[in-house]
Amino acid sequence: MKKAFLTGITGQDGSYLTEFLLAKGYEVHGLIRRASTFNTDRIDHLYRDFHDPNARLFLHYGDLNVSGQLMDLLASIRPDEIYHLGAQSHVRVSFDMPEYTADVTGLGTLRMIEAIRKTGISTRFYQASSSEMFGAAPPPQNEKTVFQPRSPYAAAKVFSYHIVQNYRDAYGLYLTNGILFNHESPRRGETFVTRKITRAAAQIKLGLKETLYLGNLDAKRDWGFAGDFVEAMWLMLQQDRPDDFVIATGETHSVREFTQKVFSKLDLDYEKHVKVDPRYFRPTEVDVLLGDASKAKNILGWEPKVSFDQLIDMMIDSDLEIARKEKTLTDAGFSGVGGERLAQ
Ligand code: NAP
Ligand code: F7E
Repeated sequence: MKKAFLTGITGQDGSYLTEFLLAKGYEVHGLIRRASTFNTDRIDHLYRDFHDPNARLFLHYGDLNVSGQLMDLLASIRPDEIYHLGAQSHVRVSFDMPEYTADVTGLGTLRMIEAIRKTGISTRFYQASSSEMFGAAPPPQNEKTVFQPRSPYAAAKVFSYHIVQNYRDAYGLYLTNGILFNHESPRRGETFVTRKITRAAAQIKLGLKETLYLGNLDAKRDWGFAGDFVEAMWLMLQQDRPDDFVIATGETHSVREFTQKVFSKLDLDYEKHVKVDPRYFRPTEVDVLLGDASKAKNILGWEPKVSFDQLIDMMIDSDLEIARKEKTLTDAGFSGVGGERLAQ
């Protein structure tokens, strides 16, 4: 049985990848942070009590800020494949917490690959690189496009990308960069724009909320489905040699277009409900992302399966279900729908 170790297992991608690897027969180990509230919602449906002899999913406490423990975990688990997905992944938040972001999202990668080097284990490593690294570079972007990062998050990911390439060349380690464009799902964090929109539109539809505040409606993104993208991560680590691959849909849409589509699918007029709040603007923005994934198509045989419209439908259905439950609770006087906490 192959063993995989995932950082970021409690995140959007971690949950889809865990599902995918368990279905392929892997034993899966995941790094989780200790929190005062449960942070395993996205993987709870996959978890079996570890006393169960058939359990194949195991969680370990740790943090990307602490290198010694990462080393101990790799030395004891000795995974065949490592998927390094853990990061402070919110671009807007990276402007509020630049040092922390550089530490977790940048140095965290160095700590992981140093742990591989120092323990001497034989493993394959996937680095969650990002289309944000392209930043101001004109579209379409592919593996040859020169990075022009526009945020502390993007700068930290550029560091990770280069240190992965350096350790590959310097020490002959199997380390691969997947440069993934935005990918979304019903499990997307609620402060990323797509989920923020589908979540609020569903609440507005059920009368739980009146207004959605957004930032820059003109930014354009190449949005795919997270479930499709995690398959590409796995395919990358099945290649004989490590390499770097762009994963994208090859379509771009503006935030305005996404918003308009979601609201109109719910028979709502977005102009009546959406207000622009400059608090959500970023000090520097990435205007247009549009990926060219032809290398992945040719070498990995990977192509996206879920279309833009199907993705939106999937997210709306799931958020309507959540909003219905919220409405039942609200009508019964148990809870209300909270307001905005921070500008994200
Ligand atoms: P996500 O939902 O924000 O998940 C991030 C994960 O990292 C969570 O499990 C989080 O744990 C964990 N984490 C954060 N800080 C940590 C720390 N100090 N120590 C250990 N774990 C820590 O992100 P995602 O959307 O799944 O993305 C996965 C990876 O791909 C990230 O590296 C992201 O930057 C990158 N990426 C994402 C996209 C995209 O569109 N989704 C595109 C390109 C690249 P908690 O649950 O405890 O917070
Ligand atoms: O923003 C604009 C915002 O936060 C998309 C991460 O997974 O993908 C993600 O980063 C666009 C930006 O994602 C709001 O200004 C408008 O132009 O959903 P987002 P992101 O910044 O593209 C990349 C590939 C990653 O690697 C990251 O980890 O939408 N926008 N109004 C807004 N964005 C947010 N969050 N909130 C707004 O109210």
